[in-house]
Amino acid sequence: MRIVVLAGGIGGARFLRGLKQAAPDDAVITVIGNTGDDIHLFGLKVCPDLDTVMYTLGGGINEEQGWGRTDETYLVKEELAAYGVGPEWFGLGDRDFATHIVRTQMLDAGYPLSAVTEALCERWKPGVRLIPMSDDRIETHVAVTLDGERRAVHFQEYWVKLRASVDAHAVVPVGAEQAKPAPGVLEAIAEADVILFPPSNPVVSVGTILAVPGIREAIAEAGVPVVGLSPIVGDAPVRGMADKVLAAVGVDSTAAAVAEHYGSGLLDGWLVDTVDAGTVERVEAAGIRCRAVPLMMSDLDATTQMAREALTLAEEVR
Ligand code: GDP
Ligand code: FO1
Ligand code: CA
Repeated sequence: MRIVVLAGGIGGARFLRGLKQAAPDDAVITVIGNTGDDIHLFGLKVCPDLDTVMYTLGGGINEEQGWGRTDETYLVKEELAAYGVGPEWFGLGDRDFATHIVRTQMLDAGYPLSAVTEALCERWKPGVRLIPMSDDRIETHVAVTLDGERRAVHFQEYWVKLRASVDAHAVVPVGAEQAKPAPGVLEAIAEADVILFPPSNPVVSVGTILAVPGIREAIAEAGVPVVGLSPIVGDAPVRGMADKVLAAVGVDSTAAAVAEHYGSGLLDGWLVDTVDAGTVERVEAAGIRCRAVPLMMSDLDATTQMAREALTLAEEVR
């Protein structure tokens, strides 16, 4: 069985741990990772969502935080700060720095990000094939009003520095229009038996991946079940500030509104949490098969059960 998953960071990575348990032994899982969160800092290329998937599945993640390395120290950041060099609001740790140094060195030597990611995964052995959505540079920017002035900030500045405390007027994946899917992305989609949208951010994770020309079309044309799991439970994101970026694209923070946002042209099946069982009918009225099951990834067993439900729903809609 060939399974393709479009993943952001924490929500995607945690779901993948369960999927690895739930999938048949001979399953091949290909993860198309979001690179819209990527940022250049201190001359280094940082890919938060790719690293979150790689560290989570490879056993190197800081479990409490959900991003960054376990047993991390921040000496380099402190030394940079002593020179007055920031940004002070972005917590890059020493162990994590090594990943960005290796990545940047390889990129500078001419390797595409997809090849670099494969090389980094040789160390972490995530047990999935992790491919960035594109080798081309794409950066999500968020239009905000700050001190009465409208301007665009990098997604990380909006998310980490501003903590999404101001409204997002628009979310733009800068560079996406001219970008191409990375080698292997369209092939994996075309050969998939099932395509899953984990409970990742529908706008800045899955939405950004779908913004790379060709990917949305390939999924719609694959002719295989496409099943998603809601990151919104009880009308709020389980974690993070997805409501702020959903508002920017005119979508309510409800499990049903997110399903409608993807639409029946893309989604065949949608899982909502049991607390949202009342919205199943609305989702089905939109032409998307819907089930209410527990969707809290509280531990590996619960997450594995979620992945099983997604695969079962995929068989139902096949
Ligand atoms: P990010 O890149 O780190 O923001 O991670 P993703 O885009 O992959 O996922 C973020 C989304 O995961 C958020 O909108 C959360 O609401 C959702 N999420 C996190 N934990 C859970 C959970 O246990 N259950 C569900 N259903 N969603 C979750
Ligand atoms: N998230 C934060 O909230 N604060 C940080 O200081 C921070 C640093 C960081 C460093 C490396 C990395 O791979 C991820 C990091 N994240 C941090 C998470 C990252 O910003 C995520 O992209 C967003 O949280 C949402 O996607
Ligand atoms: Ca992310």
